Amino acid sequence: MEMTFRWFGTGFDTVTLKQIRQIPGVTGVITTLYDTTPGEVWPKERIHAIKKEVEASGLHISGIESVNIHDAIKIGSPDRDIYIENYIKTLRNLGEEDIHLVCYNFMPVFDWTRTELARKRPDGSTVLAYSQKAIDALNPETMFASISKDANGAVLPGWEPERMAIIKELFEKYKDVDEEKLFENLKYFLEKIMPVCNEYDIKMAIHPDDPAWSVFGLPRIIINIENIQRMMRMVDDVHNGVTFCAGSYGTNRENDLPGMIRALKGRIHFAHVRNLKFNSDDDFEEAAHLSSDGSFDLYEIMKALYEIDFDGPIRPDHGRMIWEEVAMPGYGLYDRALGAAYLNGLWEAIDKNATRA
Ligand code: DNO
Repeated sequence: MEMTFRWFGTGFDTVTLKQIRQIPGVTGVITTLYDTTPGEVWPKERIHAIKKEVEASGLHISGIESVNIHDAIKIGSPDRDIYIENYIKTLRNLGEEDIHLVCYNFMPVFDWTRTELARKRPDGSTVLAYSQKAIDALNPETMFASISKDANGAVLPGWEPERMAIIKELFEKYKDVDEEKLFENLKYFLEKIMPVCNEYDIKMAIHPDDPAWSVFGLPRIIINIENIQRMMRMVDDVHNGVTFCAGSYGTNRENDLPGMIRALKGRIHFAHVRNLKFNSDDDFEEAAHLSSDGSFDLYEIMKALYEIDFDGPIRPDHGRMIWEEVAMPGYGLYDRALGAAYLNGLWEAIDKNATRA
C-alpha cells in the first residue's frame, strides 16, 4: 500500500503540501480540481499545473477524488450522453497526465450525509455525526442550510452550493429512479467509459454510499457486498473497482468489514480507513482512528488489506477537530496525521509479524 493524504488544492484547503510532506510515510496526495462542477471537462493544462505543483513539494498525485458524476447520468436523462462524453474527455486528459486512479460515487442528490458537523466528544474534540432521528425530522431542502453553519467556511465535498440551491428540482428529477434504474444507469455509464479506462489503465474506484442505506427515500445501491459484486459482474473489467471506505460501509453494522475486503481481492483500488463510534444502531459519530476510541477493529481491517496484497493508495479518513484547528470538518491536518501514523504503525507490525513467521 501507499500511504496518502487527501488534499483539496491551494486556495481550498487549510492544509499545505509542505505539511503533508512532513507526515511520516505519506508519499502521495489524493486531489481534485475542487472548483469544477459535475459534467464539465477538466482542462489538461489545469491537471498538468496541479500535478507540477504537487511534484514540486516532493509528493505526487496518487489519484483523484473525485471526478463527480452529473445528475443526468445518474437519472438516465436524454442528455446524459453529452456528460458521459465530457467525462471520457476528462479521463483522457487525466490519463495523458499519467494519473491512473479515479474515485467517484453514484449517490443521488446528496454525497455523504451527516446531521452534525461538530458534535462534541468527551475529550472536547468535535466530529461529524449522524442520527436517523434527526434525519427523519429534517426537510431535505433545508438540510444544507441547517448544517453548513458549522462548515468553518468550507464548501463540503459533494455539496456544491449550486446543486444545493436546486434540491427541490433534483428530488423531482429522481422521482422515477429506483434501485434497479440506478443500477442500469451505472451500467450504461461504466460500459461507455471502460474503453478509455483500458486505453489509459485508469482504475475507477466507486465510493460507497454514506450512510449505507437510503436517505430521504432516495435509492442507494453501493451499500453491501452483494450489491458491489453485482456491480462488478455487470461490467466485468478490472478497471471497474471500488474504494473500500471503512467508515461508509461500517455505518451498516451488518457489513463485516474484513470479510468484505477479503471478498473483494483484486478489485479494491483505493482504501479509506477510519473509525466510527456507535451510540445506537442509528446514531453514530466519527472517532479517532485508534480502535479503542470507536467501534471498529482497525487492526483487523489493515490485516485484511495486507492479506489481499493490497498495493493501492490508502488514506486516513475524516479526522476529529482537535488542538483548536479551524478547517473543513473532517479534513483538518492534526487528527488525520495521527491517523496516518497509526495506520502506518499497524501495517509495519502486521508486515513484520508476517515476514518473521
Ligand atoms: C466525504 C467523502 C466523499 C467522497 C465521495 C467520493 O468526506 O468521503 O465526499 O469523496 O463520495 O466520490
